[in-house]
Amino acid sequence: EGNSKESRGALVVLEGLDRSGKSSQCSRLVSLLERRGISAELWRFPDRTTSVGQMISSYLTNTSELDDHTIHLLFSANRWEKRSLMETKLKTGTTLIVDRYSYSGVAFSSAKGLDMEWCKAPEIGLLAPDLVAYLDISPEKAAERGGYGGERYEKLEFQKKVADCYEVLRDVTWKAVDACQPIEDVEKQLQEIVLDCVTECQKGRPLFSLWS
Ligand code: NYM
Ligand code: MG
Repeated sequence: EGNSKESRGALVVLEGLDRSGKSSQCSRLVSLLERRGISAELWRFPDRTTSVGQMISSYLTNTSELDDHTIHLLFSANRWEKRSLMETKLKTGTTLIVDRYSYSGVAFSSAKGLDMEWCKAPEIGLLAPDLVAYLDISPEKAAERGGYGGERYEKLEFQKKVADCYEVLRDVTWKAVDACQPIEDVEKQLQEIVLDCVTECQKGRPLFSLWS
């Protein structure tokens, strides 16, 4: 129990459909934390900088084809390859604001028809977020926003299925924020829940593993 009360950084994950505003909000959160003198980094999954990440990126840009199970496991491997660095950062007091995590992994793959429990299995043992903030927007509203890019999955029909899968994954620990509000209002709500979470972790909230 001794070191379970050690002060540490918070693992904060932003989830949501494509075009829900996650990336902008993640940057804003990191700036806020830095202004407050809180050590923070912006992370994102997929992390396209690693060699696994490059395979994922070429799949997403339709440069390569991969079996649905194979790409699922690559997304998971991409999180596993960052796990120990993630733990080190948190334990040395850095808060991580993470743009997508395991929930994207499970939601996007199960939206293709893969079994949800099968999708969760390779995620077991990854660090559990202290906070999952879900940027809530309907697929239709998201699609109206400046259009999707040309990547795989960025189509309304598919995003509707992803939304249904997120709905199944959503549990009591998630905090949903209405992502249809003006960007500054979304930002304000996020700031409040993230700062609370950072404070909790500074007091020594234990680190958990997925899925618990
Ligand atoms: N995506 C993301 C997955 O299918 N599985 C995953 O595990 C993760 C992290 O990749 N449409 C999908 C969701 C996105 C796409 O992400 C690229 P981004 O945030 O647009 O770079
Ligand atoms: Mg995208």
